[in-house]
Amino acid sequence: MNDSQKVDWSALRKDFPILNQQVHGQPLVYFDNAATSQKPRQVVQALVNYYERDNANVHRGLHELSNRATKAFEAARERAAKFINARQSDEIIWTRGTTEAINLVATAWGTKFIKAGDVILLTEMEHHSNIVPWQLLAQRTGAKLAFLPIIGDIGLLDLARLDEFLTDRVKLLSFVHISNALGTINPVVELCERARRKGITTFVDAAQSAGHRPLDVQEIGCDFLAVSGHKMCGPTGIGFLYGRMELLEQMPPYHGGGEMILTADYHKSTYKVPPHRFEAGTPDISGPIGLHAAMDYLDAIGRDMISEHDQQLGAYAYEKLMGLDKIRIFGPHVGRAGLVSFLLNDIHAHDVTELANQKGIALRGGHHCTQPLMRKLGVESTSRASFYFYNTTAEIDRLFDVLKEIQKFFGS
Ligand code: C6P
Repeated sequence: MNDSQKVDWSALRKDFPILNQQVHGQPLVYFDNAATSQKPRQVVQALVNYYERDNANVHRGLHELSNRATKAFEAARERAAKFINARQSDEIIWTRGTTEAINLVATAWGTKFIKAGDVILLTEMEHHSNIVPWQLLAQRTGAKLAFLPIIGDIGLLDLARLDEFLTDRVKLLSFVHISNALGTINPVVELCERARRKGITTFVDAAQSAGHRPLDVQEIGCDFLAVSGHKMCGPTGIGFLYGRMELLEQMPPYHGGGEMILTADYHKSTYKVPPHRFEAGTPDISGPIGLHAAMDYLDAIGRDMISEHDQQLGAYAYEKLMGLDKIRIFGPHVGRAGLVSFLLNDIHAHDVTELANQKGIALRGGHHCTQPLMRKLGVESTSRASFYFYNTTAEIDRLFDVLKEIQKFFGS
């Protein structure tokens, strides 16, 4: 028996009342977890408790409620540091999510450290969030972007070519840990290690991995890492950036405003140390508090258990759906994360998604904010089923039956 078989996964579903509903007269099958996960009662309750008892602004407080809100806000930062094994909680900066975390680094670190002729190395499987901020930086500075290739449909990075791409001009390697469009799990420790050997700064987009497997930034050896809370049972609108303190200390502010200054005058200001230097204005306060509850929730299950369960669902779905005629599944055949991205015959991904929706199954159809990758794969879009720990193999069987019906409907 695998360790994850000892977890009572079906009992956990009771923490997610939203899953227990009918959609178009059928039991809901929620397979859009890579877009956003559902939230357990414990997270919702943490938000209710905060708003019903402690709501006040943080860091300004000379009164009880503000002190409580500040304490909870900073306790969440400590929790986030522990969640990814950062050396200190000051290395955690609250952001709206992964997108804002990447923009923060591209603006604050990039503007100071990137010059004309420098190269920012990305990969061909990046989400737009890990491309467009660097394009903007390149336009501002005259730097260039380069892309480590992937190997065809199997969607693995071509690591044999990495050294060829890690030239003296490369100042940053930024890459996705788990691809939202392929389900590829990239060898994060190896990639960071090989870049670090050449003195290259590293950024890990952990949007799809943080809630799905243990993460240890010291073991990974990255300089920056970005997380979206809403994909890991937390509220929408909150996530965080991890940055190694030596780098954060050298970075200028991202946004200007209240709470990030030490002193301000009409023409000049001085700034606080990190992380507050990067958190201008009133922050999302309930977000970190909800995310704190989410991190406790995930760790009570065990992220190693979640990762094992995810990979079982991913492998089961791959094997099962490969039983359909004329299906093309993108991404690795083995060792995939808990998602499958596919095309059925010549049926448009949006039609598959819409017809699945009529049967109560929530898929995502589209380019998944990876248009360059889609182009590379020679397609416009795919349908995607993405799983979380509350999903079951019975739900995957249901997806299989519905996809078969869709093929029949289109006469193929
Ligand atoms: N991917 C998906 O359905 P935000 O929106 O900032 O929380 O996360 C952006 C992001 C960055 N990197 C990766 C690998 C992602 O998957 C995402 C979000 C969603 O796949 C929405 S497009």
